[in-house]
Amino acid sequence: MTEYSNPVLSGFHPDPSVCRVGDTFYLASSSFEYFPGIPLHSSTDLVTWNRIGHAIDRPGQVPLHDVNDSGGLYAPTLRHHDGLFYLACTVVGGEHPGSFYLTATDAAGPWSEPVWLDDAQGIDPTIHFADGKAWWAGCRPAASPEWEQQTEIWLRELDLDAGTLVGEEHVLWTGALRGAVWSEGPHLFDHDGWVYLVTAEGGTERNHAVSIARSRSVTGPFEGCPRNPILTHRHLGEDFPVQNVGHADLVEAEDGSWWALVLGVRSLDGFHVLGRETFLTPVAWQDGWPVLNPGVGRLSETGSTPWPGGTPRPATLHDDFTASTALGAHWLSIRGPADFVDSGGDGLVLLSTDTDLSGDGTPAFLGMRLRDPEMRASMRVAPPKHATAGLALRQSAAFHLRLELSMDEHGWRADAIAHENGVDSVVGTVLGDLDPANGDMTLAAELHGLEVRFSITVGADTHTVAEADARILSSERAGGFVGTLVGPFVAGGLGAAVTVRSFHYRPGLS
Ligand code: 6LW
Repeated sequence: MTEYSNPVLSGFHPDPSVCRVGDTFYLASSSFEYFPGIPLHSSTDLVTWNRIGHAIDRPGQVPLHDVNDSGGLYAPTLRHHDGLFYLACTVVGGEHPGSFYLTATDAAGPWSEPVWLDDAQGIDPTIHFADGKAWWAGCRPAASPEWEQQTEIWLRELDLDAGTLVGEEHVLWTGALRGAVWSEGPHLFDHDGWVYLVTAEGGTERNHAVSIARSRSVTGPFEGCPRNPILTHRHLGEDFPVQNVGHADLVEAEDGSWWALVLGVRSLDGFHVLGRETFLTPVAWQDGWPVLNPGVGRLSETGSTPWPGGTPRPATLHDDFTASTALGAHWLSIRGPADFVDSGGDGLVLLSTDTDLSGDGTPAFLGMRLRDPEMRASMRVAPPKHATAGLALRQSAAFHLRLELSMDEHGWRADAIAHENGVDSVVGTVLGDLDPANGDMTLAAELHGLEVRFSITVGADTHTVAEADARILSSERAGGFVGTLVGPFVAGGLGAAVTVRSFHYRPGLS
């Protein structure tokens, strides 16, 4: 037996899609503008998820270079059939938006080049295998004027040999109830002679929900569950600590038990800064319909699964870049790989580009997901020359916090800057006390719920720079679909660089 605490996959991992091969579960989630894209995790207990790779790990594999923040890679579906993994996904925005699928024999990769389906409309595609055929379903704006500004789930056959959609189109679903909005995130699965269509509804905010329909045939007609929505937290009130619950995928374990992975947010005073995370709940079948978390009717804080526990991913991460600059899979960059060189034992030299954190393209930034409501991230750097550099907490180009080192006529200074809606405000400064003769500097950010404390340590002296409001990193303030990343940045145009010696992340505060 393995005990769990929700979320089982913390830090921004929305739109979970899950499948099983033998005793191993595999999970894919959305990654939007970040590179590498579409993280893949595996687990044998549904509780301990270890990242095994990314489906999009080569620059140019899919076009991310010009997508907007919270555009890019949306809501994938992961399935396994006849010895192959299939991953269906969409690039939203940029000059080359569209839907595609990839295949791999091992979920850890390598994943194929994309097969683009030019006539696959909309977002949130799914692949399903039935009647000896492959099927493709997606979500698009509804055609019916009566159902204006709404969505519908459509389906066509997918010819895997030709890599094209063929045959007649079927509209499977337009939402569980009139009054429900935005049926999206479809996933199809089989159970007991039925094919089930699980969808997200209500929009991925406070009214989010999971609904389900079933049919004897993948082409329909689908009937909705009389108990829809089968999971939501929207009736629990805004003070409930887990909000925005919706977008599920269901999976059957080897022992015949059923489980759902679903997104939710951990909310504090109505704000969440970690993004949408992945939660686990048991499923029972009653009258041919799934009951999520029977007897409880909402996600539980804790629970257990019947299998022996896997090895949990480390809660604390330490990168010593003086030993190696091979980047661990926890590091992400924006719209493509960040440019850096190995200084040969001195650390990772992050190279500035022609854009900065508030710009388009790929700024010089490396970030890992914030995954704890209380955490400390710190990094040791050599004083940057001819550059501004520091530690950033990034939600988007328009909303981030940064602790920035620069030099002016008085010497080194450290500024804490809140970048809100595209505007910089200095929220704290340390001037004059930062003597570079003391060598390296350590920049730290501590998240205390909805506050970030920035500090800088030079030699034996630690200076508090600011206590900044973390709410600008929340989707409630910043909008968007992502969580927050923390990591080093450098700006100052081409030629500017910063040498990062080490980076440390740990949950909790001491
Ligand atoms: C995604 C949709 C959703 O396309 O949010 O939660 C959107 N559901 O299915 C972005 O992740």
